[in-house]
Amino acid sequence: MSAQDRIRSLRLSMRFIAPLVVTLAVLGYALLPVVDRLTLRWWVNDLDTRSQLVANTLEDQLAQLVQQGATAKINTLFNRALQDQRLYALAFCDEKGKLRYETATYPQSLRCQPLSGTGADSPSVVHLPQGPLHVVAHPIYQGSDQIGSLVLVHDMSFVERRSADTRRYLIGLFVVLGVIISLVTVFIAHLSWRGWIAGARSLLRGEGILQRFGQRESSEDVHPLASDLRALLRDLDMSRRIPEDGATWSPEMLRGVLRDKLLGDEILVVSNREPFIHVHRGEAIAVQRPASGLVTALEPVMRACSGTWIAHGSGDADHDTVDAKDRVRVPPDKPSYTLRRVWLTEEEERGYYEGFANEGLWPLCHIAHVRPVFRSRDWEEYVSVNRRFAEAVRAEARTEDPVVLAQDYHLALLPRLIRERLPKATIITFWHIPWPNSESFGICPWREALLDGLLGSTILGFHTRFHCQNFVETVDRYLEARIERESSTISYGGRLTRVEHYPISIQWPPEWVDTQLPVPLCRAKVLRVEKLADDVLLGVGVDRCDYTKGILERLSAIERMLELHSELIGRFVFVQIAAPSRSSLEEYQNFEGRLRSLAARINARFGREGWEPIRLKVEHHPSHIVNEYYRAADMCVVTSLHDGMNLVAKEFIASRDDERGVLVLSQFTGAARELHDALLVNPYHSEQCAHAIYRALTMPADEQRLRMRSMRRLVQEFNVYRWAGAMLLDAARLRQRQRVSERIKEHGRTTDAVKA
Ligand code: GDG
Repeated sequence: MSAQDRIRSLRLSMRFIAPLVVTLAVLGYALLPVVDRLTLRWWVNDLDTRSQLVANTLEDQLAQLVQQGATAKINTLFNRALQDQRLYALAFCDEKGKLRYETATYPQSLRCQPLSGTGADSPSVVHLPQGPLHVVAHPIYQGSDQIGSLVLVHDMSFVERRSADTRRYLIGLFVVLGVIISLVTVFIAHLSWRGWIAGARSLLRGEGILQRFGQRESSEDVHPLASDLRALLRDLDMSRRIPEDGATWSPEMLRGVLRDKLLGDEILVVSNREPFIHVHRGEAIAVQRPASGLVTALEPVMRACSGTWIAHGSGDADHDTVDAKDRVRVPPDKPSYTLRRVWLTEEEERGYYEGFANEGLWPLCHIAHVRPVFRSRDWEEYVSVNRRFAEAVRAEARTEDPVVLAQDYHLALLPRLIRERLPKATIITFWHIPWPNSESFGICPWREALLDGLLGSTILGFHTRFHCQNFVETVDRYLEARIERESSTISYGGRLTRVEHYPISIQWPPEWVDTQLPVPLCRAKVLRVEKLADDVLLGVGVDRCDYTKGILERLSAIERMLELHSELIGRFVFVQIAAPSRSSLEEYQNFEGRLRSLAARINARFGREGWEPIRLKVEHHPSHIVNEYYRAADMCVVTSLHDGMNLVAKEFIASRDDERGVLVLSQFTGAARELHDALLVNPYHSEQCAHAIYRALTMPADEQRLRMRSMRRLVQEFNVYRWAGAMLLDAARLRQRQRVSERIKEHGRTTDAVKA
């Protein structure tokens, strides 16, 4: 046992012993006076009886001698009686209460009123300078007449001695008892602790607990925690997939995984949104990076992995930039992978994208109080476009078993459709938005078909464990499937799908690290563009213009904050970048209208000459400009009503290499589960958000630095390469397992053929 183990064991023992010792001490302290009083009462009773006996013995003779006035004989009688060592003194008082005869030891202060005014504990005990005395007066009769009283005085100092002895024994008993109970408790605690640790260790080694333990008791102790522990282990397993030297995941590392673990297998990514949109700008063609979290995350991964990205060609110059097979090499400045475009008719786009995906599934999964709308004709388009994408995958695949990364809610049917075309493909589907509870999901008229489609995947990923659980519950409710909750797998139609959480992230080092201006220059630039004073307190929000992002709630919180802190009127400005999104949908048009009028109302209420608190910019900004706003701001506010992850939060952190700036973050984002050093808020609670915004604006620099430093470490370590690496490593393991089982089957078939 090492010194550290010994200290740990001592600390564990002390945890049991200390309360026990305190309890026994308190008990002892409370009990001692009670025991003292009890023993005193016993002795007094005993002395009462003894006095009675002595009085009975002397009574007759004393009565006669008193009658005769025989003083000498009475003294002799008294002195003889005093030979009993406990009897201290005797006296006779006549019927008038006058002291007539007494032994030399009789305390004069007692006189003939021995039982009054002496401060006795018991009626027969008096405390005199000689010590405690037991005094009893016994009536003496001559015939039927009382002629006086015999006063018997007993020495009680022995009671005190006995009482002190009893106290000593009692304390000794408590100490011995304490030691014995402590030893037994510590012994049992150590036994249980060891059993518990062994149980947890066996879980860590992945053994079944019942197998590991001979004793049922220990296994039962750990059992209630087994599934929690297993879930935790899966999390740890995810974190273990970090490079051995502790370095941060990087594009090189991801390439290493592809080369060594996936043996260079081809990678196909499929999503609705394309990473680069070509648009006409007069005569020229410009390239736009869409405002999309999916693109932000996947694009750097694709740069690292090469391969092919299949997506809807949505730009008006997209047709003009592809080759005969609808392919274009991207990124335009440094091509490293192929973008294969899929063309959709306006009708298809309306039904599949705007209708089913964005009016149906998006509000269904976000539960942001906008009713989902489901139309049959949208569903038909959704099915047919998913088929189109599956055909494109079939056409692009160079092998029979590619690794396909299917993305998001636009393509829920794609995994099954690919499985039908390429049975050996490894299909990793990632669902970028939340998965609601089974009841909410049940609203969708095509719920079974969607679940069936997704269960064509080999691996199905969500941002959080909570979303995984919701998905598994939904399958449990609506499909006939076998669910292995411990290993998080679903067996459906003879195939397994692993449901796992992979929290998405952004690239690290951040995209603009080499080209961006230093923070003070970014700030100076943004303040110049916005025409703001140097000492302005600047807040920023960056979102697609979407009702799930809580932008209305954010502005209301700012209004409340200005009501509560009027000293900030004229000093604080909030810039809201709201990139137009799904603008053809009525819900989004209404939302934009509401947003504009709320901003205008707040500005009208608090605005002054040359100053307005809200700068609402409903326009698409180039990514490097967004980065400059992040770097210029004193704080960034993310108040999504519900969000799968939210990458804006992570981008803001990544941009702040000066370790300044505060993040106010909605608790309903996936990011809130990782970024504990943000100021977490409930966006529905206006006052709470207002307080958090004020706190962010007044937070001391040291606190900002501590929080930002810790969040930066987290985003650096859990970057997007790690996200992709974790999924690809899981895929590699499953592929390996599949290959081995196929080889075994093959071997079985050959052996059978030889035997036949
Ligand atoms: C979905 C899930 C999940 C915004 N305005 C502009 C612009 N942006 C960029 C941001 C960021 C991205 O858009 C938004 O990402 P989010 O993660 O916040 O949100 P969604 O687009 O809804 O993404 C989400 C994500 O998928 C990934 O899985 O986190 O929960 O809803 O990168 O910087 N970019 C440019 N101009 C803008 O005006 N260039």
